[in-house]
Amino acid sequence: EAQLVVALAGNPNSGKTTVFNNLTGSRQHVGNWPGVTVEKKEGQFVFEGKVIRVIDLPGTYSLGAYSEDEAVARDYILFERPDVVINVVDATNLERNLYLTTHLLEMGANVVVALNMFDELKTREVDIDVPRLSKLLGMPVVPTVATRNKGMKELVAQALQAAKDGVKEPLKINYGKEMETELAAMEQEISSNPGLPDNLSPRWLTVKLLEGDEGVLKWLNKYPGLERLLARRDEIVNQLEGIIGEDIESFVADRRYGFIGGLAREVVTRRKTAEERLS
Ligand code: GDP
Ligand code: K
Ligand code: MG
Repeated sequence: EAQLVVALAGNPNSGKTTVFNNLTGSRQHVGNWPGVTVEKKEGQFVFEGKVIRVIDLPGTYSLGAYSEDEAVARDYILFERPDVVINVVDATNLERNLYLTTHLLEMGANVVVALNMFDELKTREVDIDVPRLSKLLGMPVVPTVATRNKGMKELVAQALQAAKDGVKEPLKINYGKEMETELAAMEQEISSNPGLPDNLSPRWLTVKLLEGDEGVLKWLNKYPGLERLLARRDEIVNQLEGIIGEDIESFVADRRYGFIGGLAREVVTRRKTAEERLS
């Protein structure tokens, strides 16, 4: 039986390493990712008789490949295809942390969220409706307090279940009528290319292509059959930017934050302070 691989992804200081240490104990070693100076931490543990390999990815806020850290995390998820990505999210900074989550989901990764720092919510008088968050994101969300080893068993159980279930439909953020029309046409052209690896989400590739993501442009240039589409890309982008009135990259980021803002409004409630309760 093949070993299961679980990768930990999250913003810096979300508690990734604490989760990693909880899971792997002393069975870990540190090396470097090939070609870069970024530290690579690997470990393993046994759960219900199965050996699970755990990779602690570099902490990142996004997966746009603007930094070595982002490139390492993104390439690992895209090309090494871990069975599950545990996305460690700092619950006290939900909206900022979910930005990375939307990237993971759009890429088509098999994601389970560890909603970490859950203990801090109480002090801050904030509540998060976890079942609702899980439902809206379409994936398991497990509250955790990594520093007290809380929620780890449930997290592992959910990760293994997700590995068994496989990836669900990748998250679709609605980018509005004009861009969606263009996306649909380009996605069709991209997904009909027989040479492309079938584990890449064509929609994600298309969004990246429109955003002008250098890494994705470089990959796509390797595949014969996409020359016509790539040659038309700049023209399509110019036209679209004329209609939406801003550059596509900012537009896409705005829509992502819009989606996250909507989520947060539905799941986060701030309890009234003592003073507010008086009035
Ligand atoms: P990383 O940068 O994502 O690897 O985060 P670390 O695991 O290094 O944790 C960052 C800081 O947050 C450390 O000081 C941890 O002790 C602390 N921390 C991690 N998890 C929790 C948690 O669930 N609750 C609280 N209150 N602190 C945590
Ligand atoms: K740290
Ligand atoms: Mg760390």
